[in-house]
Amino acid sequence: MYQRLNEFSQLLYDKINTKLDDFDKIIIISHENTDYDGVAAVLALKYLIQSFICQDNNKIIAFLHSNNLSASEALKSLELTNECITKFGDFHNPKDHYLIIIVDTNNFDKILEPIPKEQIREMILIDHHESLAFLKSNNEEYGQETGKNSLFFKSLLSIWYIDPQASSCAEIIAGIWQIWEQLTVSKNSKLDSNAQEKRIALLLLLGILSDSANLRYSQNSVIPNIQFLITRGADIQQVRRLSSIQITIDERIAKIKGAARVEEPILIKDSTYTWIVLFTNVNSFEAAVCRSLIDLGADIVFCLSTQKNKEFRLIVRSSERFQGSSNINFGLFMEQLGTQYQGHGGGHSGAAGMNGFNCPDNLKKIVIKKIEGDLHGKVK
Ligand SMILES: [Mn+2]
Repeated sequence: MYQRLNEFSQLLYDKINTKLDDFDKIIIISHENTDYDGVAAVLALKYLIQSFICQDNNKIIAFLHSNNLSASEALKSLELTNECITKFGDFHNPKDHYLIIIVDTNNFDKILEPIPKEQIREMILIDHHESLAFLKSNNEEYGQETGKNSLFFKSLLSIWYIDPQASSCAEIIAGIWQIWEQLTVSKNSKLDSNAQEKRIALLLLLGILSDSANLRYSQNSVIPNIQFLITRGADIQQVRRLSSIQITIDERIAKIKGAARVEEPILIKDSTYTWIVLFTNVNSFEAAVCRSLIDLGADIVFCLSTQKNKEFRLIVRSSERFQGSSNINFGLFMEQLGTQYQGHGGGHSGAAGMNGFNCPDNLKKIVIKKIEGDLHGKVK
């Protein structure tokens, strides 16, 4: 994997370096409701491009238009708020040509909505989610099934790096950082040890620790990256303080409501184990609700929310116990489900979600049947 990242990092460096004049702006973006990992990846990449390739602050744009509250608070504490632009109008010029770099997301459609298609010249993707089925597919029709704009975006993607083994996008960016340093040693890197470097290192460590649930989902390969960030000024205790910003009352209420609305547990027995599956519903903080119920002892938790315009969202989380003993990949499962209901889906094997339209009455049955089938198990 490292070998591949080496190659990709070199490609990325060369592409940006040699084609700099082809683009008026390089825009780095992440998923909606951007979390610590997304924000860290966007701002760190901006910092790296500026340090190693192009210092023009008006050319490299970190476009973060919908950070979540915790991420915004962290940026404030680190005095990095001014590094990002939140309104498209603040940098948009209809004559500009853009290179778009997408990080930490596998859903192109929604995040690119504010940007006029005709201005996008090229796109690059760096992600750690289960890979996009349409990227692998040669079927031209597939783009239309997965989302209205997928085919268009696929045609503009020039290079991409997807590593589902990485527990965060931040660790991939930390890897790129180290490789770019090696590449540019002989080319007089402009990067000095300074306060900004320390802030970026802290932010990347925050992204790593939060997305991996404090390394719970990490591989050994994350450790050299953390070591590197520490040499650049990151500090574990400082990161812990940054992320301990109080959980809002809305989130706590959503968790309590989600727990109160849990339906009768469903037990699925496979050849070795019995798994506890729960269904509940709330209209916000579904992932937090799922995690709380996993902590209570469930193996798989689904949380449904129904939105306006017949839209619905289904989030799933599974226990480590379950992930260690089964081959079910909920990221792929949700990708299929999203497509089936005219929406999107994806994620990781143990943490995934989808949105779609016209929720079927028997959604629970469909989901249970699928799990039974994959496990060769039966509802007890
Ligand atoms: Mn992430």
